Amino acid sequence: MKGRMIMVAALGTALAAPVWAQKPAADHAAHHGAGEAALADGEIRRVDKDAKKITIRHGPMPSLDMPPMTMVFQVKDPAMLEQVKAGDKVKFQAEKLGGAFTVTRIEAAK
Ligand SMILES: [Cu+2]
Repeated sequence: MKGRMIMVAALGTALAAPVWAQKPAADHAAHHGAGEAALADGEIRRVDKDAKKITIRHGPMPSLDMPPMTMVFQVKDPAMLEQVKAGDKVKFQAEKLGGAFTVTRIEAAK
């Protein structure tokens, strides 16, 4: 019984946040270079594949009006979670999609 309740709760969370499903605009901007300047520095602290979330310690992000901090992001594409691991230094772009801060692009920092 208890296990079943937890499963239902997890499902509810997933359904409430399909943020990557509703936005073509960011991809469009990225293709045209508008996203280039918005790439922020970050270091991966934690990757949660079950929740499709990623914790990043990031530098200043003017586009989101954020000072440096460590925070949890959703990811636009779950495949992003396979590209990085805790401890990786990255460059990434995030946007507020459907009320949730979401990583829309991520790459290894050189
Ligand atoms: Cu932040």
